[in-house]
Amino acid sequence: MIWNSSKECMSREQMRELQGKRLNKLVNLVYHNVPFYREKLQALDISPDDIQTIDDIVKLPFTTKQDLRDNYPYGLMSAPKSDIVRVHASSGTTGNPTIVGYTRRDLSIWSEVMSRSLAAFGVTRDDTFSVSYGYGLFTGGLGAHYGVENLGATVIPASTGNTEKHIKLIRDLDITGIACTPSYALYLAETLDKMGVDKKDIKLRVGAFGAEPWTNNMRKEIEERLGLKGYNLYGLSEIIGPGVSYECQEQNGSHISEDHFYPEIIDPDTLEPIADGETGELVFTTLTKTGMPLIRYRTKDLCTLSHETCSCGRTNVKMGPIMGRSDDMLIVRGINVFPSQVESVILEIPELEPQYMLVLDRKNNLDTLQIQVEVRKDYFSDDLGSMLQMKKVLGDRLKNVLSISADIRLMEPNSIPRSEGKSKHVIDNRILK
Ligand code: DLL
Repeated sequence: MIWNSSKECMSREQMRELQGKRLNKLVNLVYHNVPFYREKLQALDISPDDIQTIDDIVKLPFTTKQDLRDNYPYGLMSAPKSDIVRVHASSGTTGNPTIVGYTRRDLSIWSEVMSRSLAAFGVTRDDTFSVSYGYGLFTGGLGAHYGVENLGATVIPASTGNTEKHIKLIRDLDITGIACTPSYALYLAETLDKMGVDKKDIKLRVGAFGAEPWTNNMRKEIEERLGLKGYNLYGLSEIIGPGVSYECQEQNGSHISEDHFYPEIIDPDTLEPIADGETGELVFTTLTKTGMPLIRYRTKDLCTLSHETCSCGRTNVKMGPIMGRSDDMLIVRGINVFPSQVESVILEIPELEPQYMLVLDRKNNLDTLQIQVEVRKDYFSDDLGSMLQMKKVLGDRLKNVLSISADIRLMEPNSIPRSEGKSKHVIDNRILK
């Protein structure tokens, strides 16, 4: 079903006209309300009147995650604090987290785009839908939750963890849809097997999977083991959360709600625009948000765009799957992790050498993270008590910064291979088949 055909099926000319109008309004909004943007535009000698059509967007400056951190916590908000009704934060930063503020209007845009996504997956008011993304500062849980409610299906806010109880609910409550990371879906399948529950005993029929990269092979395996059809759901906190783009029944790309989020693909080195079909970095401008709108936000996600017509009837541009990142961000169990976060913690502990390695693997379909760190020569000893104490201090601090637990290995001095040139801090053995 198409949730909002007037926007999802708009002609290209109408869409471009709408985007141009909205862009002009946005630039006016930030020029008058966000000193950061006003200074940037003034430095480029641009006034809001210079931005009339969507093609003018290339005149505008880019925004990066660093800009969000530098303006922590409320510096990029364009609405008075009293109009900000919700705050989320993105994981994966050292020091200040990346804060995103929403006005009531932003929350209704979010519910709208999530409803478009779910409707495209075939979800209806008759479905009972489990939201198994984390609830909290992460946007996955609450974002999907309000989308399901707005669509009119029954939402079960299962969140993550407690998988056996979750499976009991899936069976007893006749849950028909689930939103979770693709790796959690595989873990669920595994737990189902362990509990001896047959997929014929459950009624799951649709999955909204995202928050991390996945492949068509993973899709096949999840579909086969859970007896459902799996759809891609993409998004990022800075832009709104889940619902920025979504697959339709054609499943050959994800439609972007481009009346709200204007996409561009650029070359991450030259920052020049890249043609349809060629891989580059995805950039978004939030055309309608009023809490914390962003202009030309560099997502660091690498993918393609396609304006070819889709037989589902939607005309909104499609993005291909995320092929990688133009930075070193890793996604572990749905949580964004930068090696620099680990480094910053290690540097705070005098007994440790800043020599470390993150080893990623996938066991029983769940990501595992092992962090190997060298102990300084003067501190490395056979005294189990002091080594365990060091491990505990490191483990606690890492858990605090990364929001996930890792298997910590304290290593002998000089045991981690040194690399000539650029040092290597990640071994990723997870193979996305
Ligand atoms: O992951 C929002 C989300 C929640 C999306 C639930 C979909 C479902 P962040 O924590 O800010 O937000 O992480 C955003 O995750 O830049 C991508 O690198 C990655 N990502 C998100 N969805 C997908 C996807 C949420 N479908 C970052 N495929 C993004 C591949 C994805 N990568």
